Amino acid sequence: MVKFADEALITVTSGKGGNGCIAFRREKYIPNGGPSGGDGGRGGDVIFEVKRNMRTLANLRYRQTFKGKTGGDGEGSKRFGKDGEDCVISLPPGCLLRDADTGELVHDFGLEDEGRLVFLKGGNGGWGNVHFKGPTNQAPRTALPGQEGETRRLRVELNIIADIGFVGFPNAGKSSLLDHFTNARPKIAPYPFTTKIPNLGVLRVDDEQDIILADIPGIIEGASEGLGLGIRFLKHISRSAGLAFMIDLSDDGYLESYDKLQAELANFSEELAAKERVVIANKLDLPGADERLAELRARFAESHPEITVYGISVHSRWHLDEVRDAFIRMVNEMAAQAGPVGEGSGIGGIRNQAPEVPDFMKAELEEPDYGEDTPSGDDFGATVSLNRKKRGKRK
Ligand SMILES: Nc1nc2c(ncn2[C@@H]2O[C@H](COP(=O)(O)OP(=O)(O)OP(=O)(O)O)[C@@H](O)[C@H]2O)c(=O)[nH]1
Ligand SMILES: [Mg+2]
Repeated sequence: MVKFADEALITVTSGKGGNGCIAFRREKYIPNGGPSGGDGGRGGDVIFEVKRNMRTLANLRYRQTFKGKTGGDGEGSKRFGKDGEDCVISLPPGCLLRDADTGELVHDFGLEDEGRLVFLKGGNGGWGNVHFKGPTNQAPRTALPGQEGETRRLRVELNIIADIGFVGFPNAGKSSLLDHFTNARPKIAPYPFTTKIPNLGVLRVDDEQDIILADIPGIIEGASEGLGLGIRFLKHISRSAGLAFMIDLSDDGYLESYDKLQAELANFSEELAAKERVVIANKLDLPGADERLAELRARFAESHPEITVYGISVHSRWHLDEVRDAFIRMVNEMAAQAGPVGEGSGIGGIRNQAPEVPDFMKAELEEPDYGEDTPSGDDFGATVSLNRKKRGKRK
């Protein structure tokens, strides 16, 4: 499993152009040879490159300043300076660039999984004195300095592109379900807020298809106002094909859970609140859960007839295949809606049409209270296990 960084602050500067040169042609038998100072070379560009096989921003954790190289100075005999080397910064798919100071969106790579963006052009090289020759000035002593490069401070945000995002109150069994379906081994424990950072895992469908599942920390009522672990993690599922709402049948509030969760999602982003979904009622193995499931289903048939409610027990491995099929269906439907796979298709076959992304900065204004073991600094992010789970290994 890889430790995961999902945000980074970096400073990028394009290279300065090389200076123009002042020189004169001096050769035997050629008196008054005239100006011969060449131009400076161009400064290096700052280029972002999206790499399909990268998954994290770990490369930006250890290095935050990036500079294009300065162009070479022009030289005598009308020689141009060498162009400065470009500075190429690799990024995983799913990144956004924001201005570090204002939070303004500068570039969204959407679901592109390959590509280059020339972000800052290097400065032009300065003119050498050959350019200043004229009828009245045959021995110009003027050359231009190279143009300065540009500098920007950026905040790089990575939105893990998960296919299915789990949403639920703490302790509902989200991590247990991820553990069952994938190779990820999140911490599972009988107390709330066991999960403090998102966990990603891969559900293997067949040789062709993988579905990435995201288990995010539990959400509680008031999360959108900063209670609990807050809703900052919702960004990780904001581009998913669908959501899985997990309801704990042993929780006495099981009938209201769904509407409360939905209200918190709607406070974060309307787009998220409108996503395809299934409802999974867990812990069916516990006494009395059967009756509760029947009641929950009756409630949904009335108020949300379009939503299917699956009753499962992760512990007893009941009805998990139905849930798996529902995940596959959601992902395939989304891919079909988005058009043919191929044109810039992203993970899970979702096309390169990134929906409007909410301003995550807003969601982060209030630092959530993490209690005792605050995930600080380096721990922040997510765990990702992208190994495919071998089928039939676990029973
Ligand atoms: N009886 C029963 N208990 C379960 C089942 N699934 C999970 N649990 C238990 O419920 C508790 C919470 O499970 P987690 O998977 O950690 O729940 P979570 O939703 O990830 O919780 P947070 O990370 O705190 O949000 C653990 O003690 C699990 O063993 C189930 O099907 N039946
Ligand atoms: Mg958990």
